[in-house]
Amino acid sequence: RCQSMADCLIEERPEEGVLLLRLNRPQARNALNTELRVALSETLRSAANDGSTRVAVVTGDATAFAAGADITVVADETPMGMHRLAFHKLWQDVADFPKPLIAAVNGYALGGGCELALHADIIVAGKGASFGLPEVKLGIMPGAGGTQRLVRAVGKYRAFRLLMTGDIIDAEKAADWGLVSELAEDGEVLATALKMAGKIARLPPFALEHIKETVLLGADLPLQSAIALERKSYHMLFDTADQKEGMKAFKEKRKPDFKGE
Ligand code: CO8
Repeated sequence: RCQSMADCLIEERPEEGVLLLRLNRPQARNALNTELRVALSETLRSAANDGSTRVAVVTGDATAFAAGADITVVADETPMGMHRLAFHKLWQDVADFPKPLIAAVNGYALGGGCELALHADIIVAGKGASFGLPEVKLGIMPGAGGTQRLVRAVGKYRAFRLLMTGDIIDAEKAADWGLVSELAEDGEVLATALKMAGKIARLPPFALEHIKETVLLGADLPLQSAIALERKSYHMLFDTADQKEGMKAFKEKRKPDFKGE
């Protein structure tokens, strides 16, 4: 158990606009217990409304991003007990985080840990990282969107291969399957993710939020509706000061200064 929520999840501000969240239960391979889930959900919910956060990076440690749900918490649960734990509400806060979310993955990303990575918009993984949804080996199945997000990310046949065997794949294969945005040397993962985060933090937040919303919502809409959603979002951005600044800076051949207005 962690002593407190702040213990389970360490918050850092490596640079302006960037929120770094470190999962911190190294003794349990960062397995997601209730405190850690609550900490993640509350931190992301407040960061969603906090103008000083433009992008969030979630990471674990050198051995594990997260090895899944904490099996000891749920081993003796009943269906109603699982329902009352209401973990789905905590996951919803992660899914609803409207700003760019980057997962910096070293080591194991298994079960709920893999599902956490699947909530991210960008995954940076070390060559020694591994991914899998081994729930079937425990007599259950993924319960945090894994069946749906994995198939959308890698397609039916690759997704079933992982879901039905519980096999764990290495980062090179995950990258080959399109589950990794950027493969890095193990020691370079966080630096690579933070560099990307810093770049994103200097870009206009309204445009980023609309890109995220349009991609994620649009993926589940009929094409015509998704294109209409894209058009409305695109047109709306012409009401922002950052659009004026971006285009003015281009004409004046200088770097834009996006204020999030
Ligand atoms: N839960 C609880 N404890 C864990 C977990 C976990 N998922 N994973 C590791 N630990 C603990 C171990 O029990 C061990 O504790 P102790 O030192 O007290 O014995 C400690 O972490 C270190 O683990 P290992 O000694 O096993 O370390 P290794 O480096 O040898 O192996 C592995 C690491 C391969 C990650 C191995 O620990 C393992 O296989 N872990 C389980 C992986 C797994 O099955 N994950 C899926 C869990 S189920 C799940 O995620 C359901 C998702 C649904 C989410 C929504 C719920 C509502």
